[in-house]
Amino acid sequence: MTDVVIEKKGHVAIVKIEHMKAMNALSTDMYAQLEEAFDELAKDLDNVYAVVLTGSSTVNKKGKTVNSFVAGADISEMATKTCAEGKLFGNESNRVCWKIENFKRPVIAAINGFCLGGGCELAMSCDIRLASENASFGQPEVGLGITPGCGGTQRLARFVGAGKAKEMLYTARANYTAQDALNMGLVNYVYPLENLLDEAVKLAEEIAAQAPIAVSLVKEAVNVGMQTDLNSALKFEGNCFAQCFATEDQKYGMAYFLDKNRDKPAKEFKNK
Ligand code: CO8
Repeated sequence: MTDVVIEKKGHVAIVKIEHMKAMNALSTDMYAQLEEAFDELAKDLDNVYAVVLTGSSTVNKKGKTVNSFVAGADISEMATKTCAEGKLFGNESNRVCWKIENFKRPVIAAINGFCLGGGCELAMSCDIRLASENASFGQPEVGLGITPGCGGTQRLARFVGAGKAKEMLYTARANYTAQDALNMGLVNYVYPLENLLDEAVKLAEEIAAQAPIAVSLVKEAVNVGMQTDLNSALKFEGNCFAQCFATEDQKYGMAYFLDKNRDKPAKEFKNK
């Protein structure tokens, strides 16, 4: 991997997309690098309890520093694709986003700038989205003669409702602000750019301090529940709840609460 960098801070992994020649646009190779990064992290679940996904910055031709999460799929690569190649690209990108959505640990998108097209789709495959004040959002695909191909028509409508999603999708506007995204529920919080990564890591650390197996099961239960009827979802939740009682962390977490010793060491789960 040359354009996707992993950094670890305690139990938090930070995955940074660094392909600023094209504002972090996602080519086939970039999707492959992202997939490789998450595959690598999947082998280290004993240490990685939460992930932050973010973009990078660069100085543009006019000497201005520009930040980008991901400015979309790579238009220069897509421009000459046939239907069959388009289908393949869609399958590949969906596989990567699905992998992130179903990654065993929560993934927080720290959206530091352009979050357009495939970038917005990537952010929506994360569990939680935080944005910097300068971030801009949009699904500009129809302005390029295509539809979104990696969840833009599906996850967006589920997050913000069909009406708002259709407005974004039909108009191809690429300048929805961070405040717009906050108002429509697309992001949870907006921070000044210089604080964004710290805030994302802080949130990831807060999550990483909880029982990791329980957190993973919560993620699975919410994801499964969002796609099924309430009765089936509640049964699924019941099974997750039951599974926790087979873990050491449940015994430990409850014993820790019941132990009234004020001088006990700080709580630390074992992921067992
Ligand atoms: N693809 C390829 N290159 C890009 C992209 C992109 N999405 N975005 C920016 N770049 C390149 C520019 O071409 C430029 O290259 P060069 O320096 O060689 O001229 C460089 O990045 C810097 O860009 P700009 O000079 O344009 O920088 P500005 O600050 O003026 O503008 C913008 C930044 C607003 C981000 C502008 O570049 C832009 O509008 N980019 C395109 C945004 C867009 O339309 N994104 C949606 C793409 S379609 C999509 O994502 C479909 C998803 C399908 C899912 C996956 C497959 C199924």
